[in-house]
Amino acid sequence: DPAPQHLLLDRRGSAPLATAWITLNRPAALNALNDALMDELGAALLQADADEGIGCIVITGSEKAFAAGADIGVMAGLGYADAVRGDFITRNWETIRRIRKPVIAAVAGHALGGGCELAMMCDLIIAADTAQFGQPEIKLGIIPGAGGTQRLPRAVGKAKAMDMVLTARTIGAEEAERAGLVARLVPAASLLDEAQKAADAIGRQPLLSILAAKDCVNRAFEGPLAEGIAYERRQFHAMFATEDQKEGMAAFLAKRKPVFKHR
Ligand code: CO8
Repeated sequence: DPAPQHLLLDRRGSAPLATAWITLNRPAALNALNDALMDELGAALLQADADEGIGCIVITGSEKAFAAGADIGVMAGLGYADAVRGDFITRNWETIRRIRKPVIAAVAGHALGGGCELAMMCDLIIAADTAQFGQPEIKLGIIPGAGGTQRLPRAVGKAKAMDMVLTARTIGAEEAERAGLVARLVPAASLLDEAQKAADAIGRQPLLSILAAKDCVNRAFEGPLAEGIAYERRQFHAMFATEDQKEGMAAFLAKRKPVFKHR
């Protein structure tokens, strides 16, 4: 594979399962998202998901911008027929939904439009105090198109989602945390360390449990409660077929540290 043009890829962490770091790196456009970048992001995510040494993935941007949205230069010339026939964005934008390992968004600066939507497609957001979240599409004569009208109300409720989507108001990190969009709010200087700490906490766990737990929590946003509960129960039962369940519980009872094999 040729080296990516718009991403920096790295492997970090002190846990038994390492963390794949994906840094969006298109600084001249504040990490505006285009097909080339999203193709590279999709490929990097799939590679990390398949990598046996990786337990968690972090996506981050720069100090100034996680991502300032879809590339307006590209969209400006797009017509309705082009958007429909080219199925604008779905081709490569939602690869992240196929990723089974946890994906953390470490957000500093602008997370706007498609950038906010990308962060919301991650499993949890850790925000620097400099982070700004918004869906300003309305100002451009469009609407959010990568899940913003659906994931934002699930995260922050209808009132605040309507406020953001209809008035284009941007919210800061503190308001985003209060509203439930953000899992952790941290000083900008420690954003990457805090994201790594969270990733290490995941990388110390048995992978089969992590995959099942992520899958089950996502079900909570898909269907009726009864179906989600039944799904969770099956996954819960299945955990007793794993070697790591025997190891985790034996280690607890023997007052020693578990050594997980991810089997
Ligand atoms: N697209 C293309 N270029 C961008 C974008 C963008 N979204 N955002 C910033 N840039 C470029 C600027 O044009 C500028 O380039 P240049 O230096 O060549 O003029 C450079 O980045 C720096 O930007 P600014 O000079 O504007 O920096 P400021 O610090 O003054 O302002 C802001 C920062 C407030 C973030 C400002 O750049 C801004 O408002 N950007 C646009 C934000 C926006 O409207 N985002 C939503 C886009 S629409 C969208 O995301 C739709 C998603 C639908 C689904 C996905 C479809 C692909």
